[in-house]
Amino acid sequence: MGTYKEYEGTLDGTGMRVAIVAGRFNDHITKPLLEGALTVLADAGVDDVPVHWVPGAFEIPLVAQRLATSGAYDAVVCLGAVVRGDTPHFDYVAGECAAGIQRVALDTGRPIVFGVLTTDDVDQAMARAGGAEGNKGAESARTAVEMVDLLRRLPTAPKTPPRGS
Ligand code: INI
Repeated sequence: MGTYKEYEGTLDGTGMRVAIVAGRFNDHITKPLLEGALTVLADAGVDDVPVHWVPGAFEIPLVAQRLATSGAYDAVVCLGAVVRGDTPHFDYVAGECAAGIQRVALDTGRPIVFGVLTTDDVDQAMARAGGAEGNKGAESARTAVEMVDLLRRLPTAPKTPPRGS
């Protein structure tokens, strides 16, 4: 096998600017997700993390878009909990939230992290909010720091030449 160079982000978040958007719906689940995310970010050296509360997961992409396009943040961590049993429109809320978050990431070139639980019931969600299956908020914060660091190591798009040149 030939040689190749590998690229991987680290978990050193010193100097990174990260914002959080969290859904108030099911806040008995999103609050522990937030706690997990804030703990990881503090341990990674990310200071002054603002938290933006929105009514539910459906509203998350709009606020993530505002934060990402402001240029004030290197990454946005999105936290929410969509529970199938709670809503007949689960697929719309969860699907549009996921699609919107990915769209903001691709449109802005910044990590917009999908820390939104989509589960069949509350027990499954609790297990992933600091229970037996870990904490998706903490995992999402690690993903944000790692991805910001990885993107910094990658080539940037060439600047578009001025018109007429
Ligand atoms: N929002 C959630 O974040 N989780 C849910 O489980 C949920 N349910 O069950 O309906 C939910 N609905 C609200 C939705 O996100 C919007 O806030 C609402 O539709 C207004 O746009």
